[in-house]
Amino acid sequence: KGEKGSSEDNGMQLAVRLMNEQLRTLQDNFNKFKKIFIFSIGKEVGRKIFVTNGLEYDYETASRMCSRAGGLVASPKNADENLALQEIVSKHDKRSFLGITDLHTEGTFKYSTGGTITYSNWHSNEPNNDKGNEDCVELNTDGKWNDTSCTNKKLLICEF
Ligand code: 291
Ligand code: CA
Repeated sequence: KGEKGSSEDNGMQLAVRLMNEQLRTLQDNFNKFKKIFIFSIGKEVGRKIFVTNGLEYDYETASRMCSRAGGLVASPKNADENLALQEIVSKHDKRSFLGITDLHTEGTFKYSTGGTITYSNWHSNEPNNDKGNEDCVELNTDGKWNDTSCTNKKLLICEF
C-alpha cells in the first residue's frame, strides 16, 4: 500500500511539473501577444487598455458593441486617461463618446457602470443640455468634453 502511494505521488509530481511548464509557455505566449496587440491597436494607461475600431455609432450601439466585446465605452477617470483618449480622437479626427451620461437624472452625469463621475474635463459653458436633448458626452480633439445627443454618431472607443 505504501509503495503504491508513493508511485501515485511520483505520477502526481510529474503531472504538476508538466502543468507548470505548460502554464509558463502559455503565459509567455500570452504576454507576447499582448505586447503585439497593444503596439498595433491598443493604448495602455495604467491597467486600462483603450481600443477603437475607427468607426462611428450612436451611444446605444457603442455601448452594446463594447459590452459584447467584454469591455465598456471608454470613461477617463483622470488626466492621463483623458490624454490617451484625446490622442486617439486626434489621430482619427473624430469625436468619441464617453461611457458617461445623465440619462437617469438630468444634470447628474454618471458612469455606465453607475456612480457619479469623479473626474471631468468639460469645455467652458458645458454641459449645457442644448435643446434639452444632450444626455451623452463627447470628447473633442482638444481633450475637452461636451454634452451631446446620444443619437449622434461618434467614434467608438472601448476600454478593457
Ligand atoms: C455647440 C454648443 C454645444 C452643443 C453643440 C451641439 C451640436 O457646440 O452649443 O454645447 O452641444 O453645439 O448642439 O454639436 C455637437 N457636436 O453636439 C458646437 C460644437 C460642438
Ligand atoms: Ca453641449
